[in-house]
Amino acid sequence: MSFISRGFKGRRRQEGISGRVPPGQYVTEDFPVLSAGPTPQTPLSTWTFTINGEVDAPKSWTWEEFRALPNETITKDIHCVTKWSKLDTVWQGVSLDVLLSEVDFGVDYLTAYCDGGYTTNLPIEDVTDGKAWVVYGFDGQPLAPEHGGPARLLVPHLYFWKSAKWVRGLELTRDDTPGFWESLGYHDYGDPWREQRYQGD
Ligand SMILES: Nc1nc2c(c(=O)[nH]1)N[C@H]1C(S)=C(S)[C@@H](COP(=O)(O)O)O[C@H]1N2
Ligand SMILES: [Mo]
Repeated sequence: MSFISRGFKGRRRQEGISGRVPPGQYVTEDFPVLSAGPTPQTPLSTWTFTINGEVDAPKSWTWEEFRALPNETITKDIHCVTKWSKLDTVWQGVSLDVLLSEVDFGVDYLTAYCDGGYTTNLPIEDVTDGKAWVVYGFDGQPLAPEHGGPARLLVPHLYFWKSAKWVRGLELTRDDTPGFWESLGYHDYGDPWREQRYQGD
């Protein structure tokens, strides 16, 4: 009897997450840290967030100004190209819709840039209409430095390498320009549901 109910419970648990885990991914409760270099230490007193590049006039916020922007709490599943997925992660931050509404532009791409030199490229279509945030909170706490604090990009519908840690700005670009991992062979777009891990996938 106990054997049957255990099997039934296991199946129910699988059903609860089916449809949420992209092909080739496994679910983890941990929060692995994946950084290509050391964790930068930028004091909040000198931190700024900037939108520049192909814009009529660049826009910049200090930390204080940024924290005063309208923010939201977002619950999303995240998917790393190294095959872990984490379900129902809870973040707090500012929608890119709010940030991009402060600049006039007529181009289709951006490069997110970070303290430490990391970059990643994204179509603007993929960061607007409630699809991307600059987050500074995780699980009700300030975002930990190793996970990108004080602030990181969150673009949960693409592989997690697109969610640039220690993000400091967005450079708007006419062309899609490969970022750090994209230049090293990762896919330009990175849709986990189509397993776009590497160039050519
Ligand atoms: N600045 C910066 N952002 C980054 C990275 C990095 O090395 N530097 N790694 C990316 C990769 S490959 C992943 S999977 C996630 C990992 O985020 P985590 O360490 O919070 O799990 O951050 C992404 N953002
Ligand atoms: Mo990753």
